[in-house]
Amino acid sequence: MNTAILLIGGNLGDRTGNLRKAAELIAENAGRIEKISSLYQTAPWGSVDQPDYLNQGIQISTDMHTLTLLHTLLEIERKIGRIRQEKWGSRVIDVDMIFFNDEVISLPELRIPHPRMQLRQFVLVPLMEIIPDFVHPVLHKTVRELQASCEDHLPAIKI
Ligand code: PH2
Ligand code: MG
Ligand code: MG
Repeated sequence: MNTAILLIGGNLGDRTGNLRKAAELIAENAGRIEKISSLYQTAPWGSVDQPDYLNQGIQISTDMHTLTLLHTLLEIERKIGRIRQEKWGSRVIDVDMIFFNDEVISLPELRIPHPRMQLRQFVLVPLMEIIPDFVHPVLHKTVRELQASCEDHLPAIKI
């Protein structure tokens, strides 16, 4: 059995409903939800001229390996109505794989750990709630240490 850490988020439409739907589809199609964080309202990172996001961290156990899981997650985004447009632009739903066991994967379509997770409070704050002591397999720091030293100070507020 594998353990995957996911971050879901969105900033368009019924944000709460879309995140709830994503969690339901993850439980139905991707694996068993072992831990789920609170919802966080987060300021947009990267491209500031867009609405605030809701973000949530999820730990699943799954029989799937990385690329099968990735395709399942992309299918979930599609079911909720995601249309892929600009990088870092507004979206109804985004389902990102942040960690997969303690594996390091570098493929054109998938990099694990997520290459920018340590730069983003909107990822680190929800993960602090579910896996504070998990050690990043490349940076060799815990989520707690990464969160404390992160230079991003955009707000991530528990709702
Ligand atoms: N996702 C992005 C870009 N910026 N900002 C916040 N607050 N939350 C996100 O999920 C997010 C973002 C690209 O995936
Ligand atoms: Mg993303
Ligand atoms: Mg994504």
